Amino acid sequence: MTDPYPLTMGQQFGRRSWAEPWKIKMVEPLRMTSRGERERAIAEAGYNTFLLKSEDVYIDLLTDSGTSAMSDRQWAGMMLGDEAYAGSRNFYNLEDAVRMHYGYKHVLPTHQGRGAEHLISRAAIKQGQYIPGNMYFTTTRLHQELAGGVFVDVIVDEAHDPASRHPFKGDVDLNKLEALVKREGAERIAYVSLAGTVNMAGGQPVSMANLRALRALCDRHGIKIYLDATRMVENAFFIQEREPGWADWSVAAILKEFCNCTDGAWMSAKKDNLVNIGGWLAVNDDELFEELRNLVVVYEGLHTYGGLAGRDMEAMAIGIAESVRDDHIRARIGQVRYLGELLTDWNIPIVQPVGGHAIFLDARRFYPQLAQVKFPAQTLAAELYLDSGIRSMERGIASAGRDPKTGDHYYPKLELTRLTIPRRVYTQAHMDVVAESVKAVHDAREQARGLEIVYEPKYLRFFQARFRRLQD
Ligand code: P61
Repeated sequence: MTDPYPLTMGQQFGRRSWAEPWKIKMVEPLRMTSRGERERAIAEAGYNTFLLKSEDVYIDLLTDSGTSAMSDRQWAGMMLGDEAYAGSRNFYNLEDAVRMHYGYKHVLPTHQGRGAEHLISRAAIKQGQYIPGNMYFTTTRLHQELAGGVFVDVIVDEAHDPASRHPFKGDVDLNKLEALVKREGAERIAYVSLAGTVNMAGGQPVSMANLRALRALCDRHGIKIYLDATRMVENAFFIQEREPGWADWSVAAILKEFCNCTDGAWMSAKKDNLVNIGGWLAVNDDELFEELRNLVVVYEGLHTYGGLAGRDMEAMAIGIAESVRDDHIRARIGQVRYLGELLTDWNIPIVQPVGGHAIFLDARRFYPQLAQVKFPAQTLAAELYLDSGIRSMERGIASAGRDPKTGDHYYPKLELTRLTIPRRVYTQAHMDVVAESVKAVHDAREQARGLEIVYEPKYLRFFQARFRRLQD
């Protein structure tokens, strides 16, 4: 049941205004740049926002990963780091926090999310097996492929349509999954890879009803479900808000109920869990855990630190408890929504409904004159930086990479530029400045000519690729 105390004063009285449940104790000055400096910086970065120096950025909306502001409690916890190689007390605090709030039996720390993805992919995928999932994520799919698996997208069709207002665009299309099982046989399915919320779809949630139906289907075929829990607290908020029957449950209780329907989870703690570095992997099965506990010492570190300092694990344990509070998550998503509403009012094309961690600009509708091979979303990220020093991230054809079989680009339906909001970092006034800059770039949209790719590395090319501006 929802505890009544996490309402802000405005909310308690049903007033129009409400605010974050914290105040600012320390600030980090920002550097302003001139247009000329930005022209130079983005050209030197090969028109790739990942290659910009952070000191050349004004408002950094590249990612919500590892960019949160920690609380005074978390910083105090950092001073209590037990930097023992083995059996650090901070590990046991982390283990308790994961067990209490996510409910899994066995817990391993990892240096970040992809460390956990690597281990679960190695342990649970056999050569040639399929991994159906609710849309790909870059690092997740790559680790599945490197382990010999083949990712299959089984998300509902609405997820690929930025304009669809489906309330749970993260849902699995059970017919697509059933058809895959029928065609290939259950033994050729490694597991279902379920993300809550779905990053590449726009931070869109999965409903509890869909998960329960998925669980029933998987049980009929003896298939496991592993959860990418990176933004699962945000997902739980949407269930509380939108799904009939859940309004009286706390976000913490919904989170635990959801996880309870899955067999394990991997986590990039740099998001929901409010830390600058860290991750974890948790499963219920004893035998699988044995295997993972052995693998973690090969690739991450001993099973009681997994590549992290004791202080990092302490900050994570405290961050987990803070992250599941209703007042925290309501303010976090409220800020994202505030920006989304400004842009919607100005008729800027964005993914609807607004999701959990970011606003996704729809670059196809923003720049209808640009073919997908001219990297419209990358172009938009570069233009936004040029306008005001705001850093965003491409989530389109560059991010999708190439089909390892044919070598051709993947052509994702979604061609998006992500304005990702770090947790507890920027103010409402920053959001106003961002909205005004997006509007200015939108007003000048007809001048955009697009980019061509001039260098790309083999894996996860979008991080280090370089581009050139097209003249016509
Ligand atoms: C992000 F451009 N996300 O959204 P790690 N699962 C999910 C994630 O969102 C995620 C990881 C696993 C990032 C960082 C990032 O293509 C990119 O702790 C749902 O980053 O290893 C990370 O967790 C991996 C940015 C990752 C990217 C991959 O900004």
